[in-house]
Amino acid sequence: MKSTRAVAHSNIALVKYWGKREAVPGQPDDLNLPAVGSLSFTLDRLRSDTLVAPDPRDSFILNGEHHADAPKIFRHLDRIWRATGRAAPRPTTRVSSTNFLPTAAGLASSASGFAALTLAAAAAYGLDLPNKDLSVLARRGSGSAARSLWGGFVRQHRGGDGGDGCYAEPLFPQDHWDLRLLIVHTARGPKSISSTEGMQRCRATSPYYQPWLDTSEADLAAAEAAIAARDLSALGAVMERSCFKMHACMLASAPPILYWNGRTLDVIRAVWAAREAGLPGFVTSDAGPHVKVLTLADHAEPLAAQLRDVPGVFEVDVVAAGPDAHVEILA
Ligand code: 2P0
Repeated sequence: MKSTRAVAHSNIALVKYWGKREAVPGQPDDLNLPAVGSLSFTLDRLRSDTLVAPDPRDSFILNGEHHADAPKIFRHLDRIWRATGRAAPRPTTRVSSTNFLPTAAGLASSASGFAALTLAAAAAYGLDLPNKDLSVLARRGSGSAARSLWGGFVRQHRGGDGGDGCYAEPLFPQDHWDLRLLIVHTARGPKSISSTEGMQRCRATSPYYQPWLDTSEADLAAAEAAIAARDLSALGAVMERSCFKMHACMLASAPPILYWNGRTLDVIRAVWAAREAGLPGFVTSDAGPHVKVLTLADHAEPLAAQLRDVPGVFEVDVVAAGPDAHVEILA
């Protein structure tokens, strides 16, 4: 086994992934098949930097701190080792990862984290696969991680019911369109309900879950066409629709899932007011209270300044499109 290092950037879904398919009988129960496809924007600066190296025992260090109990990490290493087809037991491995994400923002690190871990571990164990196949492995660690293998705009395909065709691929590169994503922080601390639990509850109880599934492919097609045409109004419309449908699905669950706080709504209204006044921005939000706003590069700073003035907003990060993930062999 080799020592390796991988860097993968975080991403935000413009058309959302929400919901998992039931495991297919006779197949591994950890395929983590998304119920819908998704389409994302990779973020500059926000990233995970992960070292994988042989070590006398398994260990996981995150941001300099040892985590004795990290079953998801070691299960993922097992998965990648199994993919090499070798009969020998997996070599004991040290994983050391640093997240360059806004401090204590409650923003998910699993996308960049599992993408970087997948690339670094595959290279360390000598697993030489095309990125498409690595995206399938990354997805099994975390659904959004498959999209973090590439920069720019990336699509995760739903694929067939058995899992065939369920991979991610790059759509448009980092320099396709000079957009900015504003990350508007409306709270501190971790989210209340994990995405996995929220998705399960939606599938089991929300009357809007089936309509959510039924309308997703049309949103994906519309978003892809809007990005190809660099049409912000068209992309913004479908992006907001996908976000509000996902949250409506959550709100109608039993018990309801509400990730937003009062400031979330204040920021959404401020973005819409700015748009009415001629400063275009479009909102999305994930499994947390923060608001992300997509806008053109020229409008990013004036819009960020307005949103910093919304009472209760902690900070606004202005982030450009990010690059492809990469991996290097260290020794
Ligand atoms: C997304 N989210 O498309 C959606 C929108 C949250 C809301 O992907 O269970 O951590 O590991 O497959 O990737 C967050 O869920 O879920 C997510 P798992 P993940 O970005």
